[in-house]
Amino acid sequence: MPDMRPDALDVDPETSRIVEAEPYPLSFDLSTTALIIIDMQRDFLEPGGFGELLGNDVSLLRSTIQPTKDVLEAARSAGLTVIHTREGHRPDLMDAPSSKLARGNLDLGIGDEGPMGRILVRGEEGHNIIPELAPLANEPVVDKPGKGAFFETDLQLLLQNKNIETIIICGVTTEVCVHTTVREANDRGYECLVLEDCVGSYFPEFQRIGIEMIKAQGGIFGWVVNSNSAISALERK
Ligand code: C5J
Repeated sequence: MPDMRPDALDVDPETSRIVEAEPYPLSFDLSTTALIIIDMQRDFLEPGGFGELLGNDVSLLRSTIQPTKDVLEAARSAGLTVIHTREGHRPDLMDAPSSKLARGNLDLGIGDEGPMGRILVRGEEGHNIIPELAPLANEPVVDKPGKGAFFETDLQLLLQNKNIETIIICGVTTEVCVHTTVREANDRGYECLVLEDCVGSYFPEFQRIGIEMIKAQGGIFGWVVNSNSAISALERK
């Protein structure tokens, strides 16, 4: 006798998945799930880039590259919508608030000539996504002027047109652009699954607390799991 409960009628056994995430298992469907990879840009992750210039240890971010690569391959094989984002500005900097340009009182800041071209300016080498995670031609790259990927971008339109309900999140940095995007997505009704070894921070304590904050209070912003469990769920191993 088939299961005739209303929820069961919507479930396609071929594409439905459950991942043993925290704070409790998350059900999702491959056809309504997107992988979003946040700001895996050369200037944040590569030795000699803007991040390192600011005194940060980029190895803390680089540990996310291999697990994110593995998840990206699994997502592509599973037919997920894959979207990449980059933080950066127009060459004339007119989309950068003066407060952002002034913040930090830096010798070298946004728009200045840095080790990989003008810092956080579109079209410059440092603004590019690292080669390990290069987008495919059919994967949108959303250029964002702010920390959140929904702010002044067409991300929501892309997600709506693909009927996306669940977002799997990788990227950097955990407490800044990842958190801001997860919070924006949460307020817009998306279920967010953050992959703890695929998001990184220059500050280990921010990484730990940033992850805790997402899954606290019954998943106030979403769910957390590691890349191996996410890949197993995508491949249904
Ligand atoms: C920062 C980001 N940390 N992508 N950007 O400035 O998190």
